[in-house]
Amino acid sequence: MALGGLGSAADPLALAGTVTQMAEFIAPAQWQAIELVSDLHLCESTPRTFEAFAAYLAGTDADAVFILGDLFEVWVGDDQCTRPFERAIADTLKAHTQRRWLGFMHGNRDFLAGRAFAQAAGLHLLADPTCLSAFGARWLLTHGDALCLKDTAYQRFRAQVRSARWQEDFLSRPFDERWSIASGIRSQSRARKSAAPDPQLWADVDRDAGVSWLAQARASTLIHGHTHRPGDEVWGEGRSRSVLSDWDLDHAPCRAEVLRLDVHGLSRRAPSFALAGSTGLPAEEA
Ligand code: LP5
Ligand code: MN
Repeated sequence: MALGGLGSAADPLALAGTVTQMAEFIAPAQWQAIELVSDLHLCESTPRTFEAFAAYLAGTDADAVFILGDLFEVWVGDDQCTRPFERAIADTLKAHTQRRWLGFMHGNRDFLAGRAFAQAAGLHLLADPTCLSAFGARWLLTHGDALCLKDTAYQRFRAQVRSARWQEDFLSRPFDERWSIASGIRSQSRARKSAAPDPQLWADVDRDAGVSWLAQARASTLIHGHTHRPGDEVWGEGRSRSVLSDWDLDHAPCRAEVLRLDVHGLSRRAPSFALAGSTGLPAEEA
């Protein structure tokens, strides 16, 4: 399956970073707190990360948890949900939906998660980007990859694999073939990153495009994941961005962080119950 074989004549980069329709989500008035996470990259080889996430979901008092992409390390179609590990994740999520609202936005690893998976896991699918109106303010939520405009190779790749035509063709292939293609792309992506002298130069959200999205959404704070470089940055004129951390409880340094929104604004918390008992090192190194 050749990338490019399904391409259109138009340059896909011409549309990169543009939003035709800004989705909006208005939080119910009775909600007191919303928490946001991203980049858990769950897979069979990270069982402690899944356990920590399950512990976090069981312990949080937030009314809603928004997962802003890359819940999974890789997702090649909703039939992946028949495997025991993914089934367990879907069942865990579904069980928590009795007590809180769970939202899910696609990331670059799990953009093929569809309605069947969302239904099995009780997740509400969120468009990327979505403007969240809550606690008297507007927050613009995105996974983040769509705004990494300097990464032109990725933006071309993204434009192709997000097209309905490409997805239809890809999803019509047998599971093992899809899995093998995705593994190949993962290897290429890893190799590309490790060969790059400074990914910060090209693998970060474009500030001008971020500001323009914020203006379009009439929001002041952009919240995103994807870069795995958590932090808060002032962008001027009352605008800022907050970046979510990734989660990894299986490899050192262990990390897991939650952004919490409430009437006081935005705060960061380590879900301490999730890290409890952890020395900060994987079991064999502890
Ligand atoms: O994910 P990460 O953090 O390593 O890097 C991302 C970008 N990479 C990706 C690819 C993902 O890692 C793997 C996607 C799995 C999706 C599964 C669904 C099935 C898809 C099958 C696709 C054919 O998103 C990386 C960015 C980085 O973030 C920082 O922003 O730089 O982008 C890339 O590395 C993409 C490459 O630069 C684009 C070139 C791909 C060329 C593929 C050619 C062969 C394809 C033939 C097979 C059909
Ligand atoms: Mn990502």
